[in-house]
Amino acid sequence: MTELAAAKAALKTQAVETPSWAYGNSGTRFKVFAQAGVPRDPREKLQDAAKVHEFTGVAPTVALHIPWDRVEDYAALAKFAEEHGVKLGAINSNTFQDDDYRLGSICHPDAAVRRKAVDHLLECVDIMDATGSKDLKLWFADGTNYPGQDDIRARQDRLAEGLAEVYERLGEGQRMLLEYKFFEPAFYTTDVPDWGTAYAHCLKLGPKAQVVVDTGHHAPGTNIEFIVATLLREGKLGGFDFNSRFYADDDLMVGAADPFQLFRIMYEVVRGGGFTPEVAFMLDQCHNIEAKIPAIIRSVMNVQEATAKALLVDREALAAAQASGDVLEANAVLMDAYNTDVRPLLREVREEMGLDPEPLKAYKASGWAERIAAERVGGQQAGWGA
Ligand code: PSV
Ligand code: MN
Repeated sequence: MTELAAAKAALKTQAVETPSWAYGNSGTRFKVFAQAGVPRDPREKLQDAAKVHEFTGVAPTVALHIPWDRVEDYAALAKFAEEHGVKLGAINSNTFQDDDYRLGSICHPDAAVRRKAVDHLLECVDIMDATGSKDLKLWFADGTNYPGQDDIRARQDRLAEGLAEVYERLGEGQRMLLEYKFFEPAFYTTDVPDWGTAYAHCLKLGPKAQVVVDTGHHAPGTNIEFIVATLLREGKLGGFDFNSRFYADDDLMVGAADPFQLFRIMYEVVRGGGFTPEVAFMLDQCHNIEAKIPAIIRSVMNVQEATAKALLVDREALAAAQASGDVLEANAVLMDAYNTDVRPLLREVREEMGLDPEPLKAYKASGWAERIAAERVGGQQAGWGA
């Protein structure tokens, strides 16, 4: 197989998971702008996600967020998803929106609140059993705002204890993905602020615990591809929450702010053997001012483009240049791949998959946006936190 054919074959296997919450209304703490046609329940979110998959061919699963996507019958929801051509993906927990969680959840000083948080996480595993989801994605808003507010070390002990209980509950083929974030909503200490803390807990827990890298959760200037390379080397990279940031946790379309960074990340993924179903490639985005479905299609395409470029790196030439200490040549090999216009290649890939080569144009021509705007009238639109 030629290198190009191998790249095309790999691109056809790509799977980017889209988040249910990206289909609902969202905004900043200043304003949530409602949009016509936005889903009113999890089923309508799945219908929209199915459109993203229909036009891209590489978005076969949808992440749920509990309680935002709470339903009576999760097995029925999974069936509904499959009838629409997608599957349910990671179950995201939420221990940050109840009044009880003012001082934290799993790290809270009060054992009763910790119990409530762990019970929620256990409920998420029950949901995974019903949906067939393999990943429980954990992000904790826990932390403190003031020096002395709580005992930093004791909070780590509580975290370890709570995580261990949930870990024990995981079934065959199920994993927990622990997400870190360097600040917000806590500003003095965050209980899982960085990959090192997440890694230390996951290492202690065992092989079913893996770290998830949300690209928006780092301080400016952080070399995220180094973190990716290190976690892959340790066998501890569980997945990504992809988005873009200009400042902090902006949650904008992935690849919009810094496509070169996305390429560098995807190169380390490919280089480290991470382009496999063992690593979950998820989006975690909130589209505030742009139309939801096209923005998600654009994000999926941006991940595809970065992946295509990463797959085109001439690894032999790169290794030779690196081994001979040829700094300029090594850099040139990498930049050659980055500067390749992969859009014609991706158009070919889509045609070979029986898809329209232009997903955004095809979506626009499909009339779906007009249809949902006309049909989804009345009721309560889904929104961040609802
Ligand atoms: C937290 O900022 C986060 O990245 C976590 O993944 C949450 O589950 C998600 O955002 C919710 O918006
Ligand atoms: Mn995230």
